[in-house]
Amino acid sequence: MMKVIYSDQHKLRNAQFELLGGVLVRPFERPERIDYILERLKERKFHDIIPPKEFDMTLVKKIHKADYLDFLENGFAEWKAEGYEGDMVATSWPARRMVDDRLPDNIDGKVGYYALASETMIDKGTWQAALVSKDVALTGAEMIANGSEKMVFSLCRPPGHHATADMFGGYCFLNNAAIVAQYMRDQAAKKVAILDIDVHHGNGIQDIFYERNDVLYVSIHGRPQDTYPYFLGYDDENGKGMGEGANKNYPIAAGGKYDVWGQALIDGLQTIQDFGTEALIISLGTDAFEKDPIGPLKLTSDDFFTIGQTIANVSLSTHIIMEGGYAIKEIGINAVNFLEGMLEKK
Ligand code: OKP
Ligand code: ZN
Repeated sequence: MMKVIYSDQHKLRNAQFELLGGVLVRPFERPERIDYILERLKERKFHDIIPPKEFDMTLVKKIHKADYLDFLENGFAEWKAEGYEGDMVATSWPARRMVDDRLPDNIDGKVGYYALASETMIDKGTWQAALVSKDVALTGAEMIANGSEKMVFSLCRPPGHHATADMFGGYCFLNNAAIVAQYMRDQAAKKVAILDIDVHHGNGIQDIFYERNDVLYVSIHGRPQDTYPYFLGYDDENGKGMGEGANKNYPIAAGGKYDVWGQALIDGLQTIQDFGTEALIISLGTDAFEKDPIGPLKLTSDDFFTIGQTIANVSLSTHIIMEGGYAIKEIGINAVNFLEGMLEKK
C-alpha cells in the first residue's frame, strides 16, 4: 500500500476570511479539507500514514528569495505592530507602469509587493504551517530518492503551486512541488517532470522553472480567459532560453469534461516521456471536479480513478503532492480515487 505523509500542524493555518465577490467569506482552503481526505484514506485501507521529518532551509532557499522568506516569517508580527486588527492582506500593488522592484518600508506596502492576489490572507500560524507542509513534501521526496518507495502521497496543506520565488497568493506560500523537484534534481534524477492537474494553472511552478531545461512543467487547467490566476497559463507559453520546450500548458474552456481533459492528459504524458523524465511529481488538485465551488471544469469522481490509472501506465516513480480541491464532501473520494487508480494500471 502507498505510504502517506501527513502532519496535523497544517491546522496552524486558519485564516478567518477570504475575499470573494466583494464579500469576506470563510476560506475555501480550510483545515477540514484534510479531515475528509484522512477519513477516506482510512476507509480505503491507506493505513500507512507517517509524520514528516524536519528539513532545514537549504532547498527552500534554492527556490525562494531570502527577502520573501523573511517577509513570510516576520510580516505578520509587523502587521500587528502597525496596529492592524485582522489577518494580513494586500490592498495595493505595483500595477502597470509603477515601480515594481523597490520594497517599501511600510508593512501595508510590503504585503502588496509580495502578494500576487488579494483573496489570500496571512494569519499568525501561516508560516509554521507552510514550513511543515514543505517538510511533508520533502519527507516523501526522500523516500523516492533513496529508492525505498516507488510511489508516495504527501498530504500537503497549505498548497504550493501558485507561489513564485517571491510571491504568495492563491492560498500558496512555499512552492512544495518546486522544492521537491529541486530536491530530486540534486539527489536522484537528471530530468524531473511536474504534471499539475489542479484546475488552476500553477503559475508559480511555471515561473520558477521557465528558463530551465532540467524540470518540465505540464499543466492541465481551466483556460486563463475564464479561470484564476487569469494572467498565465496560455498554450503558447513554452519556456524561454534554455527552458524552451520544457513548459507545456493545456488550457481548457469552462464546462470541459473528461473527453477533452483526457486528450490533454494523453498528450501531456507523451511530452513527459519524450522529455526523458526520470522522476515524476504530480500536483494533485481535485478542483477540476464537476461540483467544485470555484473550479469551472466538469470531471466526475470516476474520472479521477481513470486519471490515476492512465498516469500509472507510464511506469515512472511518482510523488503525489496535494494542492487544491474545495468540494469538501467529495474531496476524500476524489483524491483517494486518484491514488487507487495509480495503484491499478490498465
Ligand atoms: C488555489 B489552488 C474563483 C476565485 C478563485 C482563488 C483560487 C485559488 C486556487 N471565483 N480564487 O490552485 O487550488
Ligand atoms: Zn486549484
